[in-house]
Amino acid sequence: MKNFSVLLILFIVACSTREVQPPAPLFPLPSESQLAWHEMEMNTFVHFTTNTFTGKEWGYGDESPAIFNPTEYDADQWIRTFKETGFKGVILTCKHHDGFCLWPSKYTEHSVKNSPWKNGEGNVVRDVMRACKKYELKFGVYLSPWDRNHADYGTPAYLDYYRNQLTELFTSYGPVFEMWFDGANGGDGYYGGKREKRSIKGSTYYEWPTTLQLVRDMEPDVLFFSDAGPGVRWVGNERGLAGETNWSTITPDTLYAGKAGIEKLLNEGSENGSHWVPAEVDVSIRKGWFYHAEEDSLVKTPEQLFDIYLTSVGRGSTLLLNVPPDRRGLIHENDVASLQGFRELLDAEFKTDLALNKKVSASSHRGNDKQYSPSNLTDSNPNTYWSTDDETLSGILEIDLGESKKIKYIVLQEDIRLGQRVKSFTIEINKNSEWQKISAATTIGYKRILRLEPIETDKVKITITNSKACPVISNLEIY
Ligand code: FUL
Repeated sequence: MKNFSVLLILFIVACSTREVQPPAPLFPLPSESQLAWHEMEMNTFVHFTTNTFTGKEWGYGDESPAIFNPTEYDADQWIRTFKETGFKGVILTCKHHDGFCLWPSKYTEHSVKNSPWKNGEGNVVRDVMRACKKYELKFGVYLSPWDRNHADYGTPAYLDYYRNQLTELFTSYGPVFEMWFDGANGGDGYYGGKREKRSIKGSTYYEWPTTLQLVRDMEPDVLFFSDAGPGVRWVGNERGLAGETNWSTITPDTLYAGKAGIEKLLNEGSENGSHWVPAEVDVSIRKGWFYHAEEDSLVKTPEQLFDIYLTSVGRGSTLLLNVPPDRRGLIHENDVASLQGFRELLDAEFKTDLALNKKVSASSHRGNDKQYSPSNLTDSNPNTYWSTDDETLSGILEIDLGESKKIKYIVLQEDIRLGQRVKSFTIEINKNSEWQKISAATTIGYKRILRLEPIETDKVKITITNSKACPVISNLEIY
């Protein structure tokens, strides 16, 4: 009998100290580099080449290097501006479709080395990379596969040229966080003087698997952007709009078929996609990708940039905002002013998190264990989360703001290290002791920001109505 009592006590102690296991990961999951990329949230794109001086968007490839001659060039000003306004990385067009190289490549004469700028000693790639190091921004590379200058374009010899250039870039400049492979190809070009149309088969000509492996061998953590990934996918438009439903998962095979509706698929991803390939939202602060003086009055306003922020970062994607240097080699005053205004707007709109450290109750939490308690949502710690038991695919969260406040935004984040799960949710507020539904949405993913009609309330209710597996939510903010 005595032995039995001891055993019983031991059993009870063991049960009460048994840890409730965390939810099993829901595959596919982001890689470490993809996770870091999500956390960057906002990067800039820099389009700069002979187009800046000719006024074109797509140079033909016959532009003389002599025209590339910025008069007050200062790459430090570009990167400083991006840093001060909150961007975390920069992707530079080292070579656009016209083939002109912004670094003195030893594989072509069509580069800065034959321009009068700095007597042929200039090197934009080096300067941008160094400025990125100085301001602690990550550095990325755009190297256009389509090259309208090169005589060999369209033949296997061009692949050697392209790969040599990648080797040159990845061994001389870096680290490189993202590599942008642009699928655009209009066919015709200068091509070493032939001035003709050359058709290639986009899916096979470039032999991408070999090229990607070459780059990976030099830079194992680099993320490859292309329409279909594999690291990051195109969002399907250049207007700054991620899907209102936005899965970071997609099945890459479905993207190569060239079938209609591909933009929608890229825009929204696939709920049951086989791979983690999140959408990147590339959009220009101006009408074009390159600087044109006649667009000085068309620079997007801080309010327009803020709207784009909400439809990109606010829908679980990363924003890649193009800000092109002008003919002086500076970010134009109007663009700088817009970026600063955008920063001020972000800081003002997201100034005080009304939910921070506020009491949250939940319809249930995993294993009743405080490790998964709803208070994790408002503790500002991204490593803690609220979750439910495995079979519970919905849940109600109530946040007591303590007093009546005007609210404008709800921010939610899933802990995507365990996969993307939530399929739908609603927002209600307390209005005269009754719940009033004010918003409904679908996916959350890395981050979801809902803009509300500003309204006064002291309590907010968030109902996760459906989820692929038990929800795992790490963060909730209210502004
Ligand atoms: C497109 C290109 O053709 C544009 O010139 C620009 O570089 C944009 C980001 O991608 O495919």
